[in-house]
Amino acid sequence: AAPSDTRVLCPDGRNFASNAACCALFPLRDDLQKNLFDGGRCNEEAHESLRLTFHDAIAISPALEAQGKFGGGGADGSIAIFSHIETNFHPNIGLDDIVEKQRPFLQRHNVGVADFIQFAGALGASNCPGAPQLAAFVGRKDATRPAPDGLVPEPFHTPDQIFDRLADASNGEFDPILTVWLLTAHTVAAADDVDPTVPGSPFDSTPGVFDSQFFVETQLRGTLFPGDGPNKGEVLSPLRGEMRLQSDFAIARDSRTACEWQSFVNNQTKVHDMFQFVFHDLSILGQNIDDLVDCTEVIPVPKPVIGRTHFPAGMSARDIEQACQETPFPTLPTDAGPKTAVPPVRD
Ligand code: HEB
Ligand code: CA
Repeated sequence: AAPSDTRVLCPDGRNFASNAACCALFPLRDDLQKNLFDGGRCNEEAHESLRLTFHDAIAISPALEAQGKFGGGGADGSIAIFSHIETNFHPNIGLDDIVEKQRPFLQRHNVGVADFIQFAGALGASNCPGAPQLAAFVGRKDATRPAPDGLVPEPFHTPDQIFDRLADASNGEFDPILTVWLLTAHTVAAADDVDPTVPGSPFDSTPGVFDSQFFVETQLRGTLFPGDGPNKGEVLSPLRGEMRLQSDFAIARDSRTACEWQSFVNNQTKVHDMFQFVFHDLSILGQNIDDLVDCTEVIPVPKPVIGRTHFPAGMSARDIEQACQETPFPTLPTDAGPKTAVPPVRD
């Protein structure tokens, strides 16, 4: 059937939606693309918006509830509604910035806070070539109280601490393997606050592309700190300008996850599909999917990945710290030119 048979014309007279509840997202999308994401770029605000989805959603704990305590509401918008409380939690350092940049958009559009946070993150990611089209739902219940402190993982936590926390938040769904899938997000990421002397230090050499370079570069032998490191949660990185988190280092080398980590190298289909799958479930933690309307159609389909998976210039298989015992590291070409230095993400 033609789309007009099943879709409704939105009040704006321009957009068609599968459900009228999605109509408010079209003007929000256009406003965010133009005025937060600099005309649809995979910019710093896009990265920060994606990070915010995790920090809102992961703050839910059935284990705390079982002790008779409030465990947080998951993807309930609490990080923005109670930002004066939650952005002061140590792992949320830096997020006050994106919460305040998003707030005017929240105020001029008719969308719930929880829905807004997940939508902005999915939209921001769609500006990064290679990213999947991430899920966008509306209808979440907004928080009435802040999440408790202590539920967001820190880069200095051990793999055991991180695996336990993610499993608790998801009733066991986010096991060590799915934790690796979630960490794909660090392919479009940089750190401002781990080492404040070098803000915007990316986790891979392509922070504007949702590719598998992150999985290659985290496996290279660390030799330097991009700034005045070591800082808490930071370990040696292989490239000038690049930051390596202790947690990414450890999970890349943990016997439970090393082979899964390596399996993403040069496998863009996996990068794309696995993150699409886990983001869907992350974005509705604490909510009942039967109460939600799927508006994923409002998120643009991202452009294909740019470039091929490679060793950074000046490096080769000899620089790999092999952690997966079962499968050799994939053969990759080395980028031409002088030894790669990674520029900071500045806008
Ligand atoms: Fe992430 C960033 C940690 C997970 C997304 N991280 C980041 C940082 C850190 C982290 C530390 C930096 C910050 C600053 O600024 O300084 N993570 C982490 C941990 C974990 C994680 C520990 C667990 C394991 N993430 C994650 C997930 C996601 C993410 C799951 C998804 C969603 N991140 C992210 C992003 C970023 C980050 C996107 C970037 C941001 C910017 O660039 O700004
Ligand atoms: Ca990348």
